Amino acid sequence: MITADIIEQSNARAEARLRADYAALGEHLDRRGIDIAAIKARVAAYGVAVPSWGVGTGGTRFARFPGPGEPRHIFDKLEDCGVIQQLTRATPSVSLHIPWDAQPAADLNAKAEEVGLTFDAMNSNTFQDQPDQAHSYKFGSLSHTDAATRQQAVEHNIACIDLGAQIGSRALTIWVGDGSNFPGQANFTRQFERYLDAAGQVYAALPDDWTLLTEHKMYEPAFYSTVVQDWGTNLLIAQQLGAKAKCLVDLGHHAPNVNIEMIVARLRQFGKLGGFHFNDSKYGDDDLDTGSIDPYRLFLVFNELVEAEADPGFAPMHMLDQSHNVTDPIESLMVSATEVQRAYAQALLVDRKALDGYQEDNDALMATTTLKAGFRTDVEPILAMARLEAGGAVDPVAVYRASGYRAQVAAIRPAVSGAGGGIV
Ligand code: LRH
Ligand code: MN
Ligand code: MN
Repeated sequence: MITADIIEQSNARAEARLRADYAALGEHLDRRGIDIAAIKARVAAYGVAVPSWGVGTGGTRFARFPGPGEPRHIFDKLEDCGVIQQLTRATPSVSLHIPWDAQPAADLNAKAEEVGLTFDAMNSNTFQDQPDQAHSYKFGSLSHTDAATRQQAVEHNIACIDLGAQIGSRALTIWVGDGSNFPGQANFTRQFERYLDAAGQVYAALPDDWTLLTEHKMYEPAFYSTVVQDWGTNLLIAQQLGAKAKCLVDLGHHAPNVNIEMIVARLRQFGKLGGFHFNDSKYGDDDLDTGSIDPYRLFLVFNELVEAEADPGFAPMHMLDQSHNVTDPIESLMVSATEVQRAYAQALLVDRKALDGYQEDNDALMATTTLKAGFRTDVEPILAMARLEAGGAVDPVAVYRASGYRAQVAAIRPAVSGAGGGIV
């Protein structure tokens, strides 16, 4: 982990300038009738979960270029996640993927406590075969034509719930790659019936205080049809299974130009918005850093979330889901967590009363300008001040680089080569 003096020294150098910027922004917001301290308090209380699988260097089906100090296992991953939380104070929890991260609950709990983290949603993996697995998922998992394969997938999901219950998790996220690669290969209706039946068995094993999140994705790995391909199918699943079942929206899982914020609004309206996988995308499920391509879209999603905050019981889960191919994953995740916080802070600045009025009057120009005023405001002093006050770093990337953490872990963790991987 990073020693407190490195953080303090860096913060001391930045503090006077930050306080001046914060005071100037406070004056500006005051003129808009906004109390900067109230916004800062809400930003400080906000957290987004880090995906355990995000701290290792990602890759594509063409190649992977691992960096120095790649985490060897979940305990290394938790250490990396601890650094992200230590510097940003925006990522208090980690989302595990099973079986990638499967370890005894006591060991997971001990490490999490050591690095100051808790566990967020569990993720099941029935999109890959594992060694010693009786049945292959080549042709599907929960929707497979073979009952024994479906049963195996159901049991894996229940095992994820069992482990999660021992480490303080309260949700299971199911994403399946099930689908087909050729027209005619699968019967759409029967395949979905099988999925619903199997998912219903998982749902039946869910503790009362848990949420089952199902995640839709348009395509990949199946390239002709996917069983849970869009929010419509996802909503049907959540409605069919029951009150504890909700939809998870991964920002990269839609067709280009789809209006994701409107999907968010629809799911919220009907009580079925369960959570997010934040990332950004240009073409498909690119898993790019959150806010790196279209920060305005992220803001528009948060605009819907802020609008919904008053709904009783509204508490969708927030997780990052990214793949870092050319950056240090710790740096990308720190910047991404900050981008999520930024979108939240900007959405909090929207004058909702004025916006309502312009909407009622059909004043399109003033409505959109009022909305955009939130996005145009540079809220960085609010985010940085929240970090400073919480013991984090004013400039997380600068402190991380100055700390030499990557070189330190690289001395312990063996080097990994990407050579020889990729297309075979
Ligand atoms: C599928 C997905 C899903 C998986 C993760 C590794 O594309 O978004 O959330 O669990 O990637
Ligand atoms: Mn995802
Ligand atoms: Mn994805």
